[in-house]
Amino acid sequence: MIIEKAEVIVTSPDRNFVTLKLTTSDGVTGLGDATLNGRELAVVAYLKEHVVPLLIGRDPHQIEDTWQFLYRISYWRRGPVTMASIAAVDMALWYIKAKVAGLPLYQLLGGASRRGLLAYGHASGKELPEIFDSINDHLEQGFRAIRVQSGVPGLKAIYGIASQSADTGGGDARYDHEPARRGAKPTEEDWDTRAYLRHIPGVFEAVRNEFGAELPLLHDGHHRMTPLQAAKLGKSLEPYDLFWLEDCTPAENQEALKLVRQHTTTPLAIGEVFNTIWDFKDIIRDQLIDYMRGAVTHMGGITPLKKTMDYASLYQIKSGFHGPTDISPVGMAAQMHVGLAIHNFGIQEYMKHGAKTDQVFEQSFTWTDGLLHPGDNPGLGVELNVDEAGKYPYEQAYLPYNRLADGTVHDW
Ligand code: EZ4
Ligand code: CO
Repeated sequence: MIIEKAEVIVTSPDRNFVTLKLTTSDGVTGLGDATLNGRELAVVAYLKEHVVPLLIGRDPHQIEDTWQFLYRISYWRRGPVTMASIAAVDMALWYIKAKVAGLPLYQLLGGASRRGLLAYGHASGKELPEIFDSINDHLEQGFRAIRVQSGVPGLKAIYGIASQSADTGGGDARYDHEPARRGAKPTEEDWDTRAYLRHIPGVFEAVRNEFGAELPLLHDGHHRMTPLQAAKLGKSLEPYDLFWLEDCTPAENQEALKLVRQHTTTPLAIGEVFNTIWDFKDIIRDQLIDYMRGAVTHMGGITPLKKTMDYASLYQIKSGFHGPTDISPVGMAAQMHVGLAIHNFGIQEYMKHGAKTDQVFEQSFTWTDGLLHPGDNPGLGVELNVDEAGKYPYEQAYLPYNRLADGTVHDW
């Protein structure tokens, strides 16, 4: 059996997705997610021009060898475009292997370690009544863990706050924040870290008072604080017992987390923008995080995700894989299989995809009692409806950015 055909499919049902479809000489197909939010067509070109010609004729069963070949042959290692491309190939090959074996992928990764995956949803609002409303909506949808993002007095538009007018597609725009806006120009948001630090502890105090001690609560700092500011926030949130504080400082400087760690016992989650297992090496070894936020799509696929989690298990570090709507249903399925199999699963981020996306990608996963399960179809449990996909051509969309009051560009 050889890889006979490799197609790169771009579709934009509710948002843009890039999917690699491999077909073997025996007619077995496998899908891989290569979606890189806001830079989708760079990955399309990388795959079409540089990867597809290398795949034709290869043995689809040689997953590790293909991964190493694509990683090392590029010479210019790492980077999100390269790693999203390799990820798509890796996912599609695991998909094919599992289909040929007649098993859902998690069985090849060691079998299920739990009944399902605890998943958290995104609640948000400008002010407390809206936040409470959004949390209640998520509880009604079955979520048993909730990320809370709040508006800040004086700021007009900031990361994580859903709005009714958002043209985004990922579920109910009133409750689900999806930042990539369609349009030729990125939208501008505003930011003031001191105002944020003054406001957020009171929000979590109010949420705890309203919803009780039991509900796991999460918060995303989205790379905006200095180490000292992050330490201060972590400390001031300790009474409210967060499940995690995510991306408290910019991800490039991992050393910064040492200072944060010295000052707070609030658990830290990092890694959604990391590309490789190497990016996680030091923060795992130095025990600077509690949850690993890598996405299967952005760090090279199932093969390195599983290796990274096995390494993290030596340090009691758990998974918290990135799961916004820019991870396609194929990527979500892949990381659900990994999460079900590994011992050190922590939580899965889960933003529901829009209705059109669910028609393009037919999925076998289930969502019961706050737990996700990838289903038991052989492979990943996702099929791409090519006719549906063809209805939605690519639309340019950018992530936003933000500026401080004096006009300085700040981390988004
Ligand atoms: O900003 O997926 O935790 N989730 C996040 C996301 C990211 C987007 C970027 O593509 O931080 O909302
Ligand atoms: Co995040």
